[in-house]
Amino acid sequence: MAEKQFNVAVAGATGAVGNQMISCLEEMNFPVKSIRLLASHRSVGRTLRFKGDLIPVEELKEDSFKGLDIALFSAGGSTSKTFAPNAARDGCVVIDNSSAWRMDPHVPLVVPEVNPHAVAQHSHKGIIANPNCSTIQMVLPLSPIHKKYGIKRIVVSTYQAVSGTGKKAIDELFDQSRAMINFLDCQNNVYPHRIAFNCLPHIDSFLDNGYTKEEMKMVNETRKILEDDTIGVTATTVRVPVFYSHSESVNVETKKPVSATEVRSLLEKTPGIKVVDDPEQNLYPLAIDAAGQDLTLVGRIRDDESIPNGINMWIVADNIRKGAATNAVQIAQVLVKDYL
Ligand code: NAP
Ligand code: 3JN
Repeated sequence: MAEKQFNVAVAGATGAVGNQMISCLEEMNFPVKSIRLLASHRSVGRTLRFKGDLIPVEELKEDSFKGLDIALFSAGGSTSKTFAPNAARDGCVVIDNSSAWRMDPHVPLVVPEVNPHAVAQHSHKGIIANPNCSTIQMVLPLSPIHKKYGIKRIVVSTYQAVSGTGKKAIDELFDQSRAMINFLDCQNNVYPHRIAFNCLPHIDSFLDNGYTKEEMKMVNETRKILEDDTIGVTATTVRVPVFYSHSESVNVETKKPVSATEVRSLLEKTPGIKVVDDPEQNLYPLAIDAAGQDLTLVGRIRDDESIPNGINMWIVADNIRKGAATNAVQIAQVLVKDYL
């Protein structure tokens, strides 16, 4: 029997994540019958390539989703809040990359290797949420550890690439770096401070509790995906002058006794993960190695000698691919295989 094919839209198609979504649909051989590329009115007149064809970019409107099966959204939270319910009402399942719907109890928040079963809940609202990039790459290795040893507490610090802020931030790091090495003045428009040759402990806006929204996304989303509100999570999120791939230093405290050797062998068997952990040979996960591919790299796995059941590790993944576009297309794959 011929494989079923689907009418698909990408909303935010001209952005850093949207562009990667189009490539992922192609690379991952998603069964696309037709594709609509949507963005703001500013992009009307542009074309983007899909499987060799030039597709016109259309303005995202209320009626853009009639006759469509699946829409991948990456056009910002307010756009998702406005348009995702319209799409769902027209029978098009939305896979949304923004934070707009992630914590809605009726919306599944999915990392396909971790909680594919949650997709079943999509029929409630017709919306499935893709987690924040920093959460995705962290829960991937932590999920098997939680299942086997029970996680009590997670302490994470992130080192996030500028591509997480979109195309304008990639340009800003490039322009500032070029200005700096030529001893020229440089301007900052995207971040409140210079990002070139600097680190900013500030991602998304600050909340009343002193944490940033990005930090609290990691806390709340991790608990939702691992389906355990008792896990203690505390995060410090930092923007670093790297173009692609987020890195994370993660400390985990478990309920049952655990060792670095056990964690290493558990993660070696975990789909979606590549253990890169041979410090003698200077082998550990690097942003430049994670960029451009879909595996989450884990290394520097060590016993935390300061507590009885603690592990330290270093986790790196391409934030635009596994952290956003690849994860969204993987969700779509689960959806069409089991639910559409
Ligand atoms: P970006 O490069 O700035 O692209 C933004 C995209 O949204 C562009 O296609 C833009 O279209 C479109 N857009 C903006 N306002 C719109 C409107 N009113 N109507 C229709 N389209 C509109 O940003 P990005 O890095 O791709 O990120 C886009 C969104 O994805 C973010 O806001 C965030 O919600 C989500 N995201 C999620 C993760 C994650 O952790 N999973 C990571 C990064 C981003 P024009 O080109 O026409 O302006
Ligand atoms: O900054 C990063 O590295 C990830 C950025 C994610 C992001 C950027 C703008 C808006 C998000 C997100 O996915 O949480 C949002 C949002 O709140 O939708």
